[in-house]
Amino acid sequence: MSPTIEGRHRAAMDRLGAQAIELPSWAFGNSGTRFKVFAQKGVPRDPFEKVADAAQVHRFTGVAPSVALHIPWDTVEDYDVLARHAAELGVRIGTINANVFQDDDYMLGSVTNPDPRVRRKATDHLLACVDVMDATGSRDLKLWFSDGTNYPGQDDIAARQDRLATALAEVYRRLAPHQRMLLEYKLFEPAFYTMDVPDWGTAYAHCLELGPQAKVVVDTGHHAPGTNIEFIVALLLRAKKLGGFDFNSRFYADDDLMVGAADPFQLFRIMLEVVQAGGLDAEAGIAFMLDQCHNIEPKIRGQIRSVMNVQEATAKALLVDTQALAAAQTAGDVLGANAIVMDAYNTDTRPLVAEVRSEAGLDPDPVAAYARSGYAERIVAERVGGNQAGWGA
Ligand code: RM4
Ligand code: MN
Repeated sequence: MSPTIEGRHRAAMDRLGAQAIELPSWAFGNSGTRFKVFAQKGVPRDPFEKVADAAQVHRFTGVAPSVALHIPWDTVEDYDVLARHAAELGVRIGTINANVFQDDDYMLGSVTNPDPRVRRKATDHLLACVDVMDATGSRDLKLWFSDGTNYPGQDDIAARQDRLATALAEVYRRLAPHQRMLLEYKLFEPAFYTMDVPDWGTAYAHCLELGPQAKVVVDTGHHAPGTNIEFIVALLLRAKKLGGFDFNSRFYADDDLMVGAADPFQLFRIMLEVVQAGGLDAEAGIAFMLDQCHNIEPKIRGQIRSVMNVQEATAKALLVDTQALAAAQTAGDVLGANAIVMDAYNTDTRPLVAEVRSEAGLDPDPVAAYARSGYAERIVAERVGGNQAGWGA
C-alpha cells in the first residue's frame, strides 16, 4: 500500500531539512553581459565579503552551508584564514572552480591549445587549484573549458581531444583519494564551431577513461533548446557518473538566470529523476550547486529566491507517490502514471517548505526575514571604496 499523503509529507520534510545547496561566490559580485556590467551598491570587494554574503543566504534558508570559489577570482594569500572566516560565519568553502578562460594566452584554447607552452600553463593552473582544495578541505574540483574552435579546419578536432585527455589525466593523478574532478560541458560559447567538451557524452567518455573520481557536471543552461535534461540526468545517475549540478535558468542561451525561474516544470522533472535514483542521499555524492549571475536584481535576495526554488521543486519531487507510480507503470496505465506525477507537480509546496524552516528554528519566510535584518542596507553603508568584485575581477 502507498504511504498516506501525511506520511509522504513527513518523509519529504525530513529530506528537505537535510538538503544542501552550494552557492557560487561569483553570484555576489557584479555581473552583466558583453554589453554592460551594472555596478550595484554594497557588492563585495573581496572573497571574505563574498563569503559573508553567502552566509546570509544560509542564515535565512538553513540549506546553503557551502560556497564555491573561482580561482583566480577568489585568490587569497592564506586559504586557511578564508576557511576559518567561513566557519565563523557558519558556512564552509565548497567546490573549487578553475579558470582557464580569461588570459590572453588562452585565445586558441587552454589545455587543448596547439602550443605546448600554453597547455603547460593551463595544466599548472589546474594543479594549483588542487593545492587550494588541500588548503580549504574542498572535495571537488570543477572544470569548465571554454576551449574550442570557430572555423572548420582551424585545428585538428581529434588532436584537441588527445591534448584534453592528457591534461585531465595529469590533474586526476594529483587528486587525493577523497577528492573528485567534476567535468562540465557546454554546447557553444565562447567557441562557435566546436567546443572541446560540448556535451554530456564527451564529458562522460573522458570521465570513464579517467576513473571513479571523475564525474560529470550538468549545468542546466548548457544545452540546446528542447534538450531533455532529465534524460541525461537519469543516464548519468544510472552510470554513477553524475557529480553534480550547476543550476540556473535559460530562456535562450547560457542566460544564468535564477534556477526555476524560466521553467519550474523542468527543474521538477530533473529533481524527480534525482529523487527516484536515490540522488539525495549523501552517499550518492551529488553536489547541488547554483551557477548564476544576478545582473539586474539584488544578489543576496536572488540567491535566497533560487535556493527556495530548488527546495520547492525538490519537495514536489518528494511528494510523488512512487508506489502508486510504479503500479501504474507496470499496469501500462499511461494516463494514470502521468497523473500521479502531475499531482505532485501541481501541489503548492511552499507551506511544506515553510514548515521545514519553522522546525529548524528559522523564519518561515526567508525573503522577509532577510529584508528585516537590515543587512542589505548595512553593506551599502559599509562597503564604500575599494574595488567591487565583478565577473572576471
Ligand atoms: C561557465 C561555466 C562555469 C562557471 C563560469 C563562470 O559558463 O558555467 O561553471 O564557473 O561560467
Ligand atoms: Mn556552470
